[in-house]
Amino acid sequence: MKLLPLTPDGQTPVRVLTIAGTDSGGGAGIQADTRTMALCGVHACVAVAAVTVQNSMGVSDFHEIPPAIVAGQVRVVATDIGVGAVKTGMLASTAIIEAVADVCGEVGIGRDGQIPLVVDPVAASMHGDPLLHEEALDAVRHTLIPLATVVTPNLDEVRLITGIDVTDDASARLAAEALHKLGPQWAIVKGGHLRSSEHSTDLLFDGDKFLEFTAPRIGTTNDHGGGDTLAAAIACALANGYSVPEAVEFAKDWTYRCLAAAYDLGAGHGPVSPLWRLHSD
Ligand code: PXL
Repeated sequence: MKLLPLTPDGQTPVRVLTIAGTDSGGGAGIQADTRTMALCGVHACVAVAAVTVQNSMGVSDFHEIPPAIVAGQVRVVATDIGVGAVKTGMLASTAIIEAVADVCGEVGIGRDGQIPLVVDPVAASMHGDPLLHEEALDAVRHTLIPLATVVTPNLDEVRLITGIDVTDDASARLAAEALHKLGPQWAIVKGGHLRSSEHSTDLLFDGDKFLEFTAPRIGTTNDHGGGDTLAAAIACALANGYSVPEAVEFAKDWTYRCLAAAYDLGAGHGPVSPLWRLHSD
């Protein structure tokens, strides 16, 4: 695959900021984001929004970081280090979402600013454990998603956000339209085309045209962190100057390779892995 350019040793690489939750099991959340960013050749900056108590079997608890501390991390990174793109993941509460939206506006992150924003509207773990308070869904819809350069929900998140159950091509398009009406520049419906068991197709929509991105479907239960990896890889490509469709094409291919390299870990779901990149030259 065509990889992102690597900065020569000793020169400052592109920076990407993730605003998200940690995963003590190291598979998803901030750990998936920073692994992806490092192996995409990008310097990862981090604003921790929540700490999850988690292993391969699920999330048993989480602790929210005070909203002013989340926003403070974003502010000091953006104003000193400078970032080429930002990604949000688990934000847990309305108060954190509002603080993140405010600081993004302040430092030029998001669709009205200079810095592209990838919003992964994380609501639950793959085990069904909640990562977002139910009362925060309105803030996801009306405060967070309107800021997005691109929003990347999975099918469960699409259902929660839009009320649409995606079962086929037509409902995937309806869902993409409903998401786009909330105000992001682009909306992705991941795996929205259930037309083939051999392929996974993501649908991208900008209010005008639908674009499709397809990869072979990999039958594995070791797919923890797959959504985080896709969104983080999109952010890395955007920070390198790719357009949104180019970034999604890159990220789809990247994530397919990470799924192919996923490994067993603990008794539950293992993580997708970008470590294949270390063997690729
Ligand atoms: O994959 C979504 C996700 C994001 N962030 C955190 C998570 C998970 C899934 O478990 O734990 C912290």
